[in-house]
Amino acid sequence: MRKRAKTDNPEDTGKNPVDGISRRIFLKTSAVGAGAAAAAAGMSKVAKASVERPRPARLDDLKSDNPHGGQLVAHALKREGVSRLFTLCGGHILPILDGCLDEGIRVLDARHEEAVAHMGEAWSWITGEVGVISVTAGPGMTNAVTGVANAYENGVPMLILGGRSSLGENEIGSLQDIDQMDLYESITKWSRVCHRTERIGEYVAMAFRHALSGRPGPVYLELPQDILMRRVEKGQARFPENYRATDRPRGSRDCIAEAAKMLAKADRPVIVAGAGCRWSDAQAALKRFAEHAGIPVVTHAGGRGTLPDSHPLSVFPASSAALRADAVLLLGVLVDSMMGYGRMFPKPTKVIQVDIEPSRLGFNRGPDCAVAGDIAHVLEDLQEALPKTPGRPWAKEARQAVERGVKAGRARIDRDMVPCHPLRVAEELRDFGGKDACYVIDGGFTSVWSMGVLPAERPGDVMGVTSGPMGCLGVGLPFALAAKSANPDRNIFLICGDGSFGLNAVEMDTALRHNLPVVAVIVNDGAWGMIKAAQIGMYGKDRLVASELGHVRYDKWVEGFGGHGEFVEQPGDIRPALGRALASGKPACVNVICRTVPR
Ligand SMILES: Cc1ncc(C[n+]2csc(CCOP(=O)(O)OP(=O)(O)O)c2C)c(N)n1
Ligand SMILES: [Mg+2]
Repeated sequence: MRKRAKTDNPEDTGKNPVDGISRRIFLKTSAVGAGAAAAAAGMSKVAKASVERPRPARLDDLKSDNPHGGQLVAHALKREGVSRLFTLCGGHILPILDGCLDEGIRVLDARHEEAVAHMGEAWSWITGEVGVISVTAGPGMTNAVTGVANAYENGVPMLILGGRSSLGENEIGSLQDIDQMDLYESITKWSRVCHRTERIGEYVAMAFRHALSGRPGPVYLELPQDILMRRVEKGQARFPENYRATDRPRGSRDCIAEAAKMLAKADRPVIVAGAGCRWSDAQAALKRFAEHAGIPVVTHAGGRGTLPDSHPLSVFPASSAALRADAVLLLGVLVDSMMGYGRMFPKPTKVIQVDIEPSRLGFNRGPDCAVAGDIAHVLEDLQEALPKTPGRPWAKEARQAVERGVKAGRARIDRDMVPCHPLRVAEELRDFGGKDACYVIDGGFTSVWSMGVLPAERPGDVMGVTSGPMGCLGVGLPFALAAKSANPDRNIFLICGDGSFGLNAVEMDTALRHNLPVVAVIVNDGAWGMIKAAQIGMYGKDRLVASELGHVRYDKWVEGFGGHGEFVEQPGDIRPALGRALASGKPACVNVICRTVPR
């Protein structure tokens, strides 16, 4: 017998869950309505929200006196400042799509639900807002699993509005009826079914509260078809006010004093800024603290751009500097395989770890000092506790060491080789795109060669498979499209392995239909290169299986959809091809024949 996890009682009259809570906590801090203003000011919603007054619930804004459930969903989203909804249509979610028309929420529909979910995640990375997606019951929900799981691993706030068969047709084999609650329970922070049309606004509010509380993450709200289709009297619909706090916990005074002591004693401290900095909106606090204490900063994975690469204290890409450090301040960094499970810091190195989620403290490497708290707040308090020591010679040394390391690495590469080297492709792209562009990275070797090259000046400038621990190939094109949708005036480049491009290549159609002219640069080695190299290493050149693809003409594929295609074989032709691709004003593909695996 299947179980429906975490549903509430359908007969429950549904007392408003915030009614019993002191309003005062929320009045000062609620974020309702702040998002649109913050976004307009070019700021992340998370940052601005804590100082904005909430917009009062305005039922009069509802267009209909007798709204259906989808109109209530859209109205609740609008009150959160949501401007985009990513989807692939289906009968179960039609009311939601209809409601978006009333509320002026732009609907961006993709060709596969995996891409829909990746788009929702990228929207969050780039705007700081909750990415909202809606997918249909059954196969729509299963298709979206990969994208939602990736967002979950990355700790990205997202709302998944899932279609489901009608409650009245539960368990009788209705179309597309599967147990989605169990499926989504393990890849979301919170998952619930809404059983009453009147309560939709409340459930959406709860969903936002959970997505944004503590360490953010995706949340799942299941909306059965009959609940969405039903109409209610306008006055019966509930939209809570002041339903989430945006103030965040400060670290304990004692832990901060201890951390400050360790940093003060260190000769070669390094800060590693992870994704937690991005979600705490700690950019300004990080810059101030690093300058105050004169500590070099490595931005890591989802933390890229939280200190601009152009800042004198930025030592990206810098594992060498971190290895020489005698104290490391980890800010919102998961000590996972990407961090060598913490073993990359030798034993005498003092490790100070800050994270808003206490259960991440001590993961794999026991820290010498652990602070549970919001990173921006902790940095402010640390700054107060530490004497000003700008201009440490160590910061300069670290930067020089990193520059030397990068130079030495490059000297080993034949940049002029034919077929092209992926590093050459990445460097040509960097030199062409500059610091104002947004870069999305996808692929195996392609990612390894481009992640240390492409510049990040702001959060979201460099994102993709390198943003987190899941190593989810295929994020590239959907991420790039969401980035373009959020920033129509910015140049958006995707650098992508040929294998990875194929996973969501059909989204070039989405690019054309929605006028999202991104430039996809394909490092085409005719193979799942990273796996092919491993196969050769483990079993020998004569035992290749399932790792070769051949040099597919992806440029012609993109032309076939109505985009612009370039085919490049010589390294000197990469730059002019990029120029023509961008100038075309169309979604474009620069298909560069490369070699990633030594002959
Ligand atoms: C969705 C998914 N499928 C499979 C893998 C395993 N995998 C890791 S790297 C890699 C090869 C990637 O090939 P490509 O995108 O062409 O990049 P290249 O290594 O050739 O630069 C594969 C298949 C993965 N990480 N994610
Ligand atoms: Mg490849």
